[in-house]
Amino acid sequence: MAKTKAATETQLMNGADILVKSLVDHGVEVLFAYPGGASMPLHQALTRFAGKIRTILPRHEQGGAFAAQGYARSTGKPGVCMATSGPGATNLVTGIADAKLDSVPLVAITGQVATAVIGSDAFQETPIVEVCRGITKHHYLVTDVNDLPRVMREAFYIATTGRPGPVLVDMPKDIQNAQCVPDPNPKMRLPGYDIKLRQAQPEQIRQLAAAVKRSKRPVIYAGGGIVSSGASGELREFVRKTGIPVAMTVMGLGAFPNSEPLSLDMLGMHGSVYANWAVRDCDLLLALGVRFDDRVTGKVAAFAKHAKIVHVDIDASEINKNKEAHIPVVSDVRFALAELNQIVEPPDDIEEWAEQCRTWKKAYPFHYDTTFDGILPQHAISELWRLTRNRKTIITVGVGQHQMWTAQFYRFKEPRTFLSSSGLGTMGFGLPAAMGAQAAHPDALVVDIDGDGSFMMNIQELATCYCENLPVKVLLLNNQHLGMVVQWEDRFMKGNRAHTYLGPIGHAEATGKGESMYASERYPDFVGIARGFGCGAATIRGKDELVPALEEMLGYDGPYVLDVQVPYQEHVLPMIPSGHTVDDIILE
Ligand SMILES: Cc1ncc(C[n+]2csc(CCOP(=O)(O)OP(=O)(O)O)c2C)c(N)n1
Ligand SMILES: [Mg+2]
Repeated sequence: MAKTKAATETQLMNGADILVKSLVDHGVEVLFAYPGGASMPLHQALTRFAGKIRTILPRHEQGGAFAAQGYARSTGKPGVCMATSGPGATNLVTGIADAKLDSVPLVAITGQVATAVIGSDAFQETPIVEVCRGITKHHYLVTDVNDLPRVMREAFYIATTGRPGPVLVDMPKDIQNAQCVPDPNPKMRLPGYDIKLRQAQPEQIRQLAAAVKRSKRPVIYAGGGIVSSGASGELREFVRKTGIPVAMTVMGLGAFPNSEPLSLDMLGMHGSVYANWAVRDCDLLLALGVRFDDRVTGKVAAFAKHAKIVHVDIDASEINKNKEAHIPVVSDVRFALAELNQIVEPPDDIEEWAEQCRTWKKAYPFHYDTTFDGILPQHAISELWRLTRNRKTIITVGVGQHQMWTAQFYRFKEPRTFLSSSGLGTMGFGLPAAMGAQAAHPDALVVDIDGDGSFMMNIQELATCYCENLPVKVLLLNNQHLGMVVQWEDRFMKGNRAHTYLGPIGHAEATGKGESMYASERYPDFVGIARGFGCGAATIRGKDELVPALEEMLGYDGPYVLDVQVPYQEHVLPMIPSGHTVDDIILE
């Protein structure tokens, strides 16, 4: 009897230890956590498990959430971030919303005030579950420590299965301190969440094969679902077997190599002419792991309007949401492609169509003025690609022109090598995402190709990069403006500058009266800032400086910021104006 009691006592654990141990048990190697009063027990527990799990201290919780995403997006494993209650928790909100829109597996853990005072506007109380209800795949407020092993198991299961997404676990401080003997094998209670059903039926696969065989002008529209289901290999095999050209979304880049003759590269608002024309003229659109986002479709009624539409997606709520599918298939896309590859035959006569796509591709490549005697952003990206193409490289981006030029001019070979906040389009994503990717892949080269506006939004993470030995490189395409907004001002608002210049308001550029290709005075001093954080840094403007400066950056032992001064008049083209059709495409 006494022995049993002693044994029970040694098995007693507090909630904080149970939670951290469950992270370890779920294979979490690294998390990004910023402490505070309501999460201190969790941090104390993290020190007790320090040999098994690395805790990285970001310098802002949003940076932590994006770093967890960088980890998740580059590995396919769930990313984990943690924050204290109140302001710590609300600082995670953008990162959680971002993970929801891009279907990124994320487990976000927040400290919460003690259960006894929840709802009393206690110090640093926010009802974070309520705040995040619409932007999580699922969420928990833990009110009994005995529930915790089950909650953590469900959280990881939900975040990573079916259509991945963010799960929030809100942990009141008294639950972190409460003790119990944790159930080592808790049963999940998830009625209604049955992902086993999400597999294409044999008759659907036969229907798809028949549609492929009968088609004359088929196109694949490949999205993030290909990447998250790990179907890149199956997609490549499908293309080998059928000869069907592939257009990719921003989330789909890397799923199929840009270097392949059948790659039509990116489609959509800033996609290639050839991808958008192929979709315009196709008679069969194979929409695989996509959601017909408005940045892809433009005016949705006119999108692929001559085509029979096949839509394969694991999430039934995506089917017929924006665009009606003639052949709807609720399925894991990898499963569907693997099955299809068993029986599919190429279309009877695809050669004429393939030739048409090749002709377009030759006639309308992504291009820029190679004779410009300064550094254009597209040129900087192309040179970076040339110098890194044979290295294991992961690219992250902010949001804006630099993001779209990276999608156009960096040539991706493998999935999970281009990390972009795509659905939410969150400026400030690039640096912390790079940090998370670097923590996951210590041997890889990780480069954040960033804009000056975006970089500023999480610039504090340079401190994390330095202090945590994460040798991230930043290629800063510094046009001194919120370039993408400037582009819209130029195209649609007669160039009227409305708070899109990033220097002092006294500068001529602030009101659009600048007379040079470059802002007349540089602000801020990014080299000084980077050095202040302990990073290497340089700034360049001359074209002949570019390659040596890139080489210096790539060879640097530690985090590095290369501030590249670029002109601000450049526009991302082609462009299909929002809500318009491919016939309105702007080429010059
Ligand atoms: C958090 C956030 N705020 C505002 C926007 C709207 N926005 C989209 S692109 C852009 C400009 C980005 O500027 P920069 O990072 O310098 O990139 P550039 O377009 O100059 O390459 C803005 C303000 C956004 N996407 N995200
Ligand atoms: Mg800019």
